[in-house]
Amino acid sequence: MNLPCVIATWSFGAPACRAALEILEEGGSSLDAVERAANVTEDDPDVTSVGYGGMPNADGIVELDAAIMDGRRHTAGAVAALTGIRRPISIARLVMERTRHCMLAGGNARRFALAQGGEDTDLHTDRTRAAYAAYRERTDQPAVVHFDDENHDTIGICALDADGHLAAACTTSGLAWKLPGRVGDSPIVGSGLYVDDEIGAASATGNGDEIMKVCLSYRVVMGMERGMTPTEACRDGIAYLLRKRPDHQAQGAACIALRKDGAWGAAATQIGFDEMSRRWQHAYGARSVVTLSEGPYVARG
Ligand code: SD4
Repeated sequence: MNLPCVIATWSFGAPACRAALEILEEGGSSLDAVERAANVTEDDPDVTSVGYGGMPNADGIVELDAAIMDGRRHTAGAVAALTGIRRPISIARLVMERTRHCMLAGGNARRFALAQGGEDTDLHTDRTRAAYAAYRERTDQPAVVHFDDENHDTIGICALDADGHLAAACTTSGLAWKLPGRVGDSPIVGSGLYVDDEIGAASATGNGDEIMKVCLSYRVVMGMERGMTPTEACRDGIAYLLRKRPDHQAQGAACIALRKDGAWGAAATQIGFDEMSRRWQHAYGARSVVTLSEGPYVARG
């Protein structure tokens, strides 16, 4: 068995996996590992779709979505449309651990974050300010959501610790120039992430407005329950999305999965994610080594 181990979405998942492995290899929990991994990406201003330095909505405000799920207790916490807080995954964990609820949204998620000691932060960088100014120049329709290279890429992380427990985290600034108040798949249990400690964990990235219509992460975990390998389950989930939403595949979706025994896999839509400039990559870490893999791609449902 390959444990402990960790898998994350995208090439920027590699440093996140390294941070998770440090915790896991010292006997830490998968829950601590996925939170720490998410924080690495949330703090990185060069990742323009997660946390600090994430692209803003149509009004120029950065609204963050995040969720964390702990397989050991089958519990979860989430925040949606959270503003001005740098590490939304840690607020999601506080929702899980300090409230009876699963998700807090908008201004009251922010109020909760500040009351719990979260720091009020300007999430903009020079890069996102310039990108937003350019966006406003080319459109007088703030309500239109464009889907281009700048607005992909959530970090989803699934980890398995030395005790055999699973956890997952998913954190994003969502789609750039989205309608204010729009919440994607990432903070929704079953869509952006799902964990069943008896089976496995999964997380998704891509067009959340489509992903949430098929509960992608839940389907992937249930695929593993039915005996599919993690790769087969991911391919099945993506194929299901393409079958149900055939006209929307150009907008792209991908998922990762980690089974209870440490087997792992991934899959992505072909259109939207396999252009040379945007190959679907994910990172996997075990035994102090993190590797990047590409694909596989699913062409149709
Ligand atoms: C969302 N799923 O808010 C996120 C964005 C993303 O690759 O992952 N794009 O829809």
